[in-house]
Amino acid sequence: IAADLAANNRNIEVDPEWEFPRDKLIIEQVLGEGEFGRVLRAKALNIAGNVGYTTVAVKTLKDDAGERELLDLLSEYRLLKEVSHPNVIRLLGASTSPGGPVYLIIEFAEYGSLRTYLRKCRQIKSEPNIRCSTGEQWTPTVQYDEPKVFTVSARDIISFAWQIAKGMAYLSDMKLVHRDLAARNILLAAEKVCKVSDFGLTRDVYEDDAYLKKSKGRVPVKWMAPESLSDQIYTNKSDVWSFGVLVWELVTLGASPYPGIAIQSLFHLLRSGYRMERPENCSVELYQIMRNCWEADPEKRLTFHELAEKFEKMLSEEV
Ligand code: ACK
Repeated sequence: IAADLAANNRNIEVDPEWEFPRDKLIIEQVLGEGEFGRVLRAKALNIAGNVGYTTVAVKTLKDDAGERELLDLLSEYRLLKEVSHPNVIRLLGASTSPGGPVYLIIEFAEYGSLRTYLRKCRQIKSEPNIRCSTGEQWTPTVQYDEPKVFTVSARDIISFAWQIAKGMAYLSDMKLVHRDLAARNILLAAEKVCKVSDFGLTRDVYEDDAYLKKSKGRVPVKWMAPESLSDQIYTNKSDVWSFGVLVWELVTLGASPYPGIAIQSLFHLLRSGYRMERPENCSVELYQIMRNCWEADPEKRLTFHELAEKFEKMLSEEV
């Protein structure tokens, strides 16, 4: 059954508006793999109005993926068709016709995930050659085998937070709850443009208000709001909680949250009021934003629109 699912000799409705012929895709390499999914780099001929070959990313399933994973991929496909925002990853097409694997073809982000990018930036400790009102003090630079330079400034961090908040504000206007917001699910494209991605767990809140989720293998506990952990309640406000953890990841250049804390004890710690402390290099202003995202009462948390405004203001105040 699994192989059959992966090969997808089954009845998936083909959407002629988005369907892209598999034989116009040249698969080049594997960019990464999850438990059941795989992301490939490919070249697509004449896709989405682009003449000639365009480098794209292709999301597909591994052979051992099951029905659940196929449904998640198809649900991601359905949602991606509806969204269009500079800070949200763009769908270019899909191959869902019988006789081959399901492919979601999405825009290629040359720097990969934000988490990977931030961690590459930290490999060389920098000279404190940047001055900034947010108080962070690094501009690490790393020269890689490819002629690519990995740098991040304090201003970049605020700009990333701003862009992600804008992408999320758009999604919340669309009544979409992401449910897996984390640095690993933000892609960084040319010109350091952040794109919210990985819609596999995303749900339409019109469809099922404050989505109650059935138990599922992979749960991003350290990004989850207390109400999601205890009652499986997912709203834009629980996305805001995750966004706070994501800002913490930005400031720490991709560190793993709650270091040394077992996921089993996290819920009780959070309920008793425990929160991550202010990271080194993090301004008080930025830490206050994180702490607001981590308010126990979801109603007290800022909205993504308010967060975007705050970051925009921080950027404009910087010299
Ligand atoms: O951090 P990375 O290099 O960037 O490793 C992951 C991997 O695939 C598995 O998700 C990369 N990836 C995912 N989507 C894209 C995309 N649209 N463009 C470029 N890289 C991508 C991601």
